[in-house]
Amino acid sequence: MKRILVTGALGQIGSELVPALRGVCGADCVVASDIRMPTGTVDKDGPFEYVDCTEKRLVDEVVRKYEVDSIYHLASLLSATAEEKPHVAWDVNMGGLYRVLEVARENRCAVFFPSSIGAFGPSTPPDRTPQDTLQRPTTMYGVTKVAGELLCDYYHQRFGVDTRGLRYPGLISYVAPPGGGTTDYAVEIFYEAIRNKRYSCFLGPDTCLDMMYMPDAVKAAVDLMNADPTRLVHRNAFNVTAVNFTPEQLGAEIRKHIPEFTIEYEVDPVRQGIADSWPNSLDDSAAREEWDWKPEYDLPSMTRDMLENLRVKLKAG
Ligand code: NAD
Ligand code: AKB
Repeated sequence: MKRILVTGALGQIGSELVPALRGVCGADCVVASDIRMPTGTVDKDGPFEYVDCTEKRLVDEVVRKYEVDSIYHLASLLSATAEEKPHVAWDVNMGGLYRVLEVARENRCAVFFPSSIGAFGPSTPPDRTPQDTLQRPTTMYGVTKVAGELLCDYYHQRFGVDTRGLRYPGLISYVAPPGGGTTDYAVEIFYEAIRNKRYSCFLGPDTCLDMMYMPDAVKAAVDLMNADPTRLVHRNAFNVTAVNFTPEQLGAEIRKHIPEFTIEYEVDPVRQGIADSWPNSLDDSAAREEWDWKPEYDLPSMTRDMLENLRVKLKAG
């Protein structure tokens, strides 16, 4: 039976990955951890531990206590916050990953590490960005993501640690708010559409980025960790994508459900600069070939589901 530790479990991904893993493996087999204390039910539905991933002793104690064999390492600062606090981002993103990999090496754990479209930079081919290509990011977030991808490769080649990872695009979800990224607009827009029927977007109308709905993101992580290792040519940093749109196109899709919805633009130069340094779209054929990756949600089905679920959530709140 698998025994799993999730770091950064109270964030946007962890809030949905932990229940999904508990559904598959059993609640007691999935330890959620974070440096924040839970306000929801994550600590009632299964084990929860305070773990600062930059403190190796804390990661190690929990891994030993619960006999963990797989770590989903989600703790990180996202792109916009990392640009505000580059030194903290280096400590958390690199220091945390290094310590998690060390604990994994010593305790023979597998590791899931989520990279990002942020691992690419302005000199990367921007359209249908290939799996293996030039990576010269210009953000601290991107620097930590490329270095993280390489460090995971190194721990696999040098020490035999079963590291696996994805390059996620912007993720859209309604359970937990996004944690300080450049693609956060694509979540905020839904909240504002329901609450106020208008949204002021911090990215320009034609900023084209890849995105994915959270059920697909969770499925991708679980499927990759369960994939047949003999088929994996690229273990870490698989390009994955699902939908591709600009703020104007997302606004138009929302307007099909809320005809009065309007979008205006108040561009934030920092986040616009980050977005402009990222690819317009990714080629995810390696993930499709090596572990049968296929997203379920497109723009219309994601928008419908987001609005339905968010309406229920906001009414309940
Ligand atoms: P998030 O910001 O929502 O959550 C991160 C969590 O990490 C938070 O709950 C925070 O309290 C915790 N944390 C921060 N510092 C910590 C520390 N020192 N020790 C332990 N926990 C700490 O992030 P997310 O959106 O859930 O992203 C998870 C991972 O996926 C990150 O590596 C991120 O770069 C990557 N990713 C996310 C997206 C996205 O759109 N959400 C896209 C690409 C990649
Ligand atoms: C961010 O915008 O920082 C994240 C990401 C795409 O990595 N959502």
